[in-house]
Amino acid sequence: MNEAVKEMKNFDVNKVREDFPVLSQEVNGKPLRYLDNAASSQVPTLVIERGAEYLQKEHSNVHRGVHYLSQKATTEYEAAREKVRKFINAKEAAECIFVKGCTDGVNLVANGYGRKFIGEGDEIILSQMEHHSNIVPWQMLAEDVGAKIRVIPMNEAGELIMDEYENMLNERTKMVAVSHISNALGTVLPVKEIIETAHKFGVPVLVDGAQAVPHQRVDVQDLDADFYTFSGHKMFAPTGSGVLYGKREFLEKMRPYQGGGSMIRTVSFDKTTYAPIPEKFEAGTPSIAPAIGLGAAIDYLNSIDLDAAFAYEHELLEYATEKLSALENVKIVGTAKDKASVVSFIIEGVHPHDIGTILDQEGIAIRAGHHCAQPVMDFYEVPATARMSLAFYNTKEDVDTLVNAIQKVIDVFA
Ligand code: C6P
Repeated sequence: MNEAVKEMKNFDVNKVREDFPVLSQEVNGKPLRYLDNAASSQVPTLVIERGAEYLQKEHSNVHRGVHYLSQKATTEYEAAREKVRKFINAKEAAECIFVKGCTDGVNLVANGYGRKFIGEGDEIILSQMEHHSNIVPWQMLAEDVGAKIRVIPMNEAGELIMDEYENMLNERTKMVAVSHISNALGTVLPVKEIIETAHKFGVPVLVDGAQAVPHQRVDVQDLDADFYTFSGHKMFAPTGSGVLYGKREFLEKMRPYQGGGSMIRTVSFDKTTYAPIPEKFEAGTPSIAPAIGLGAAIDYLNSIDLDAAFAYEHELLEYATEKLSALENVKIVGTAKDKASVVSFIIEGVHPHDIGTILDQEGIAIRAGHHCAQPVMDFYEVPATARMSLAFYNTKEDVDTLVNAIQKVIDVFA
């Protein structure tokens, strides 16, 4: 038995499901089949209870008070930062900036780094399969400073054409910003190779890890990422939490993205000096409860056999891919060799929104639309796809129910 199969057998999905109260409800009179994890994942009891405990007993503002509650909230907030550090293997907790989510993280870098170090005639490399949140902030920057966006193309399977990438890098390239895993296709991008190549040209790389952190181990030092950002709500934590990891050398030389309380050392009407990292990038009262919730989600992930959970989820992805591929009229969009969590598909003659609505009647939650990745839709010349996306608490029954319901959709529209 190979290691992945052995790990999968060790994983007790029914036990894990008990940790997620939302999963045991019925929707439209049917057991909920939650297959929209790429949009947002569900929250385990441990995180819910930790949030309640914080609000009941510990809440105050952080980094500001000498009284008990402020000290307690600060300690817990900083403890959450340390949990993040360990989880992604950052060198220092100060390199982990709390942000609202991945979108906020990209905007922070586009503004804090981009506006200082990217100028007229410079080039920013993105990939064809980026989420809008890793396109629009760079476009806004490029428009303002006169820089140019270049796009790494992909093939029909939804894999990057790496030779083209290598040819794009030159002395004008000032940033490479790519997803770790595509939310629209599920493709796992070769980010380690992308980073290594960029570094040969002295170019920093930002990785959008929104879809990676909940599905595979991430080690920012091993990747040698200069920036890595992700959202808490896709990794079993509350909304309003997220992280921008940045190497100290970059964070220190960047401009703060926002000004306000907490991010300063001194302020006068003549001049402001800034606090050291991470405070320099956390202006105003931060999202304290969500950050502590993110720490609790990491506690939860550390409490289960995470490698077994990821291996189980990957087996389930292969099972779902096989079942969906076998359906007549269903075309899977994105067939890269290396994929995680996501299966996007279209049914000839049926609009994805109709698929989503009919599945909802069966208690099945999927997403239909362009998935905030319109360039991917343009590439495949479709307006939208239907997308099922897994987490490690999904089951074969979830997939079977989905497949049967899709067969019904096909029958109805035929
Ligand atoms: N994708 C989806 O259904 P925020 O909204 O900031 O938490 O995450 C933005 C984001 C950035 N990058 C990738 C790869 C993403 O998948 C997302 C969010 C959701 O696919 C909502 S559009």
